[in-house]
Amino acid sequence: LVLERELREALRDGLFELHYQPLVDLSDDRIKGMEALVRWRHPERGLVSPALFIPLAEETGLIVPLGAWVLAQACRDAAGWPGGISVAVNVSPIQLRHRGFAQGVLAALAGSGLPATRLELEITESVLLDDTEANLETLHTLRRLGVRISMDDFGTGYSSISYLRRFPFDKIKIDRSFVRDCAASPDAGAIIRAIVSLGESLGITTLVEGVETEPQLAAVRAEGAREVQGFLFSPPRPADEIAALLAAQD
Ligand code: G
Ligand code: G
Ligand code: MN
Ligand code: NA
Repeated sequence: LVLERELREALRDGLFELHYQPLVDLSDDRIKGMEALVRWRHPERGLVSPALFIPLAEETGLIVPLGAWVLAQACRDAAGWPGGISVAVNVSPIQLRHRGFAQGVLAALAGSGLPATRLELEITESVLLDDTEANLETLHTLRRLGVRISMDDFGTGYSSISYLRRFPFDKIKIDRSFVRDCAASPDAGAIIRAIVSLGESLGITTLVEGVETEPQLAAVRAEGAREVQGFLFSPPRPADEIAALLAAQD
């Protein structure tokens, strides 16, 4: 396949780059972390979205070396940010399942000097759907070392809530489909409030994704969420712009 070869060559030639989107703490409205989102700088097609190449990278297994690069680069970037700012990295189920994943995370931390406590791994419930025991063990190992684990896109799957019993997540990221209507619809707001309350009783932080407007922010704040992320604050931006943004916050 042409695209597969192109992906492989792009990895070899250093054509992937990381953009970052701020995670904002609602207790003081300050940026407390960044989510790393990979892009492919294609010579003809411009900046290609991961939605277009991550599925192929997963099918071909290229997600393993690509994911390792993402982890290493995100840790290197974050090590240069002002103290306390963490970095969140999306982890594909295939990557997590791969033997040596935990070693790769440790190597990325050691190579960058980033403390484990400043790294968050974002996984979706599909990670717990298959190969449960091995995946759980890997996650437990990393968590014991101080790495934090977030459940991404919470509420979009079939059994998100039951997974909260199977693994001690540090954070729930409530999918952006819930915020879309919450300023206008009491039901959407009530669901966010219920998830926040569930999180509080389990000792899990809650973040609402996809906040785009001030009324949405006000609604999410009223429901008690701890953190937010979305275009209202910033779209994902290149690493150099993010470094400047963080410097300006201090
Ligand atoms: O940034 P954007 O909204 O275009 O991302 C689209 C999708 O790609 C999101 O679901 C996001 O989680 C995923 N994604 C972005 N970067 C990475 C990455 O480094 N690894 C994996 N596995 N998924 C990613
Ligand atoms: O699946 P995951 O949550 O990792 O996906 C992150 C994706 O969500 C990124 O591709 C990012 O561009 C997108 N995103 C971030 N903030 C917003 C937002 O406020 N609105 C919408 N529609 N998408 C967003
Ligand atoms: Mn994510
Ligand atoms: Na998400």
